[in-house]
Amino acid sequence: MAGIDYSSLIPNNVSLHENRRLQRALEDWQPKFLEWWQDMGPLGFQAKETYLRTAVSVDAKGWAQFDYVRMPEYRWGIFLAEPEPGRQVNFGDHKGQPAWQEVPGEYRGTLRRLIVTQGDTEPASVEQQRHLGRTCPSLYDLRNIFQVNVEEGRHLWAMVYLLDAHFGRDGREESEALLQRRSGDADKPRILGAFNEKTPDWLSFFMFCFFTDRDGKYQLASLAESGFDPLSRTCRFMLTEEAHHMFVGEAGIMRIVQRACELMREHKSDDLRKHGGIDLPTIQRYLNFHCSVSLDLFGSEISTNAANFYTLGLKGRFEETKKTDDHLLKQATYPVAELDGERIVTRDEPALVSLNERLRDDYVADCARGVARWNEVIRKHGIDFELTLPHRAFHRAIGSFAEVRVAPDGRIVSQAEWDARHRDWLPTEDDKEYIQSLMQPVVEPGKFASWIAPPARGVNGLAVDFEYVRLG
Ligand code: BYC
Ligand code: FE
Ligand code: FE
Repeated sequence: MAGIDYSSLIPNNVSLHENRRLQRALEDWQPKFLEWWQDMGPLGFQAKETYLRTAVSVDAKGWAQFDYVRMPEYRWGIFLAEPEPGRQVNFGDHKGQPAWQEVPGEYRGTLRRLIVTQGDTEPASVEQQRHLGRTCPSLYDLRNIFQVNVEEGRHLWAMVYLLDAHFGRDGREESEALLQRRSGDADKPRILGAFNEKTPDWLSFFMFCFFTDRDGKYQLASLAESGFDPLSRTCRFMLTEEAHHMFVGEAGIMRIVQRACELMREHKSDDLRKHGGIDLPTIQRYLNFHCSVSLDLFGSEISTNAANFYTLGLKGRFEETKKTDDHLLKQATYPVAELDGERIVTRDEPALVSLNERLRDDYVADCARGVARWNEVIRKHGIDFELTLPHRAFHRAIGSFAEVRVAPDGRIVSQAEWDARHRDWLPTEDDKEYIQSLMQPVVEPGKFASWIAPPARGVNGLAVDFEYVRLG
């Protein structure tokens, strides 16, 4: 079961050949996906051999195999984690029932919307990143972004499989629509806010992988708890791929911080713009931006949608089955940060409607661990500066803080103070211009742009100066 059938047109471990109808639907969608990939996937480089990893089986040991492949020839397919024998619905009103192998009829609409929202983010991120190859800071980084891009493409396949296999004609229409919306498009935008923002440079890209892909981790982990078993198994396998995306983000920022510290020491100056580095305050402003738009992805603090997803058994909490409460939450409360006039206070709210906020809390704690590792690099260089996460109410567009202006330290400020200070808090036009000026491609194996340190080690045990993309 764990083995993947690579002999068929669509690699899969779901015995696709036994379901002709589904196979035809997916084979019909495949050329449309490839057309979308050519139109909206990485610009240039499609004919270049890239050292990529491909799943060969879904078990812990052998799922990754590395080889040179041209991106359009990457074997996108359908990979579900192993079924758990006797798995049950583990929370909500159906707790204790056998997990569903088919969609319960009355939940079709709700479940379809969750799957479509998840699926929509995957191609959106590829669209956002499509210009970045041209300005890569090294071949190593070029290979990493392409790895992320092909895997986000596969995540789209994962959701399209569920739509086509379980939602009939509606599902097939949604599969088409996933290829038609476009990140940032005025008429046909992607569904969630962060996926319509631009990712115009590599500092933004690494921040995106750190903050926005991490939303992916937490959303996928919640969906992996779903009573709808095919969704659970799909998300469990996606999570193994997601880990690499967050690694790319965290390690990328760490290398930029490292380089900043080296330049500060070398030139005994904080002004790195003369020396081709990215200064720590600029990194902080980018961090503030990407953190705040990613916090929005968790939805409103108080959400009846979230309560319904849970009660119906469709979307659980992070690590639901490791928790020891009743998994019903009808009586429980949860502390939620709220606006109270001119102050932000914490109040106990019914736990069910607070599930978005609870997941956001898990996410913030995870982000903080990464930021602490960046600060460790700064500390080791003997530099007195600390990167911090902005307050959760800062620069929000979704939820109760969307209506107020809040400083990164959590103070509610007047519009006048916001207007006077936001340049200290969010990337300025000046910052963006400077970062853009640094985006000069470096493609000689083993060489790196001035603003980023080399990684500690290469991919899959290879040297840092390995030819990760054959440009010749
Ligand atoms: N932007 O009750 P509320 C990833 C809408 S990332 C725009 O607060 P709910 C990846 C909401 O739809 C993971 N609209 O929210 C990362 C609702 O609309 P309707 C993606 C927003 O429903 C990097 C209304 O506001 N996966 O995989 O509890 C690279 C009130 O909603 C936003 C998922 O998100 C927003 N930020 O929660 C590649 C998982 N937030 O119904 C990939 C699936 C809310 O009034 N999605 N709205 O029209 C969900 O679980 C939920 O839909 C959300 C929203 C958590 C997103
Ligand atoms: Fe993804
Ligand atoms: Fe991702």
